[in-house]
Amino acid sequence: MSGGKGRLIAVSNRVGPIRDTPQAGGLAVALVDALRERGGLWFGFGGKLAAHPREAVQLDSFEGLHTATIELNTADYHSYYNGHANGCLWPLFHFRPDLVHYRRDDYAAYLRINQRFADALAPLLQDDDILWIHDFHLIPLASMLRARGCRQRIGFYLHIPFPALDLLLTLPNHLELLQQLSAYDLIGVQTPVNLDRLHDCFTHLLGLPQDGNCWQTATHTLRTGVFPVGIDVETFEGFATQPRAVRTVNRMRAELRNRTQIIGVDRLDYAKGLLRRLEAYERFLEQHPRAHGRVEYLQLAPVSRGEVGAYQDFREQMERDAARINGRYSRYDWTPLRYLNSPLSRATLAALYRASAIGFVTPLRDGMNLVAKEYVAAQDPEDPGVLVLSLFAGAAHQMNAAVIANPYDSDAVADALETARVMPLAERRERHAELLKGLHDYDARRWQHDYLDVLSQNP
Ligand code: ADQ
Repeated sequence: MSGGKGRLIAVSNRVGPIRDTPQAGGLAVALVDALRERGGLWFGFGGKLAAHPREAVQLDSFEGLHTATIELNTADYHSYYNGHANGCLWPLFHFRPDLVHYRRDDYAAYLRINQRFADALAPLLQDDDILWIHDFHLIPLASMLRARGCRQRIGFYLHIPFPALDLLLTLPNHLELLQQLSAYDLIGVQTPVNLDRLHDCFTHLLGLPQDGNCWQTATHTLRTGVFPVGIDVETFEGFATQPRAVRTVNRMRAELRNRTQIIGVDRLDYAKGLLRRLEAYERFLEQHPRAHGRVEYLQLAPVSRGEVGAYQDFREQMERDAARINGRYSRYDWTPLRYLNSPLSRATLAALYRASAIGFVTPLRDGMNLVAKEYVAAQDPEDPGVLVLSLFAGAAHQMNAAVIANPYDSDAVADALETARVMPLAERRERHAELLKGLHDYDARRWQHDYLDVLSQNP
């Protein structure tokens, strides 16, 4: 513990492996950093499912980091995780009501899993702890802890977008969700637009009195704020410049034979805009025959949430579209698109970013998008690549020096690719320097400090 502050209790759906190399750029790094600095505990699901899970909490420690994990019931977990969290809340919060599957049974399981978290966590807490709960899986947790008599400060951070009021209305239990949110002491979101949408719902659906970012509930003052997630810039730069990465970059450049590599890196998720991105790349190839044989698009997309129906359909469509583009444009000595589903180590990923002259990041909706930031951090400042970034990534609020495009307009995205492909070195350097400065100003450490400072203060 440091500076007389209480322990930090970080809570997330999954507790990451603590013995592996830290995941630069990932959320885990920021949390691990905060936990090491303040002292505390990382609490969540440990990964073991069972028909009759053990009640006991498993405690573990490694290099000053303490974790407490629980086992969960298999059937409940599937309804909570694949059902309500990823089959209902995720598409709704990403503006895709057409993909929402709301089921009462799934919602009941979501509440049971949150109750299980609260039952296991409450006895571990000390009076001066502060709790930081992460993401849409655990929205009801503060209200459940309060019902168990916990009086500690409890903050929530939403990593994904917050939906517009009209969309939220389509959720049958939207009032309950807003009431669950109002039980927190602080709610953090990624961008000002998300904050406006949250405020709209508090004003018009809950009718809470507001004073700036403070809201008066029947029991307490709730605060809200914008805290954009950053990455651990130095660690990522380090990955991209270590000798192994340099060898990978050199090998890749030799294979590319002066071709411009475009890189996309996304979990295989419909929100990341991959189908429209392929459409835009095809449009680019149609409109720029001179680029044939001169560009190669590498799309890395590790399979994610493969048990959710919407993800299976989307994966099949991706495979069809990728095959069509290659069938239509490949030559015996050139393949325009390479599409890989395997996950890569952070070091290899950093090297691939650095070997790519264009970072292609065009989600249809994204809380922040850390890939955009990692791509910039991995570039060689003397000869940097260009970031093509969607207007609808939270990152676009901070990264104005990227080439910003509307992912719903495939002509505009094709134009953005061509702008990036022919951009002169001086302009590339200028844009990159500005982007890199932004990454340093709002890195992962700043994010957790800003958030925890506000959470620790009295309103
Ligand atoms: P995600 O939706 O997972 O996160 P993102 O922010 O892009 O999205 O982070 C993905 C992470 O996975 C990146 O660190 C990336 O490097 C890694 N990754 C992707 N493909 C990989 C591969 N093939 N191999 C190895 N690593 C790979 C959610 C929200 C985002 C928000 C973050 C953090 O949806 O909007 O930015 O949380 O708040």
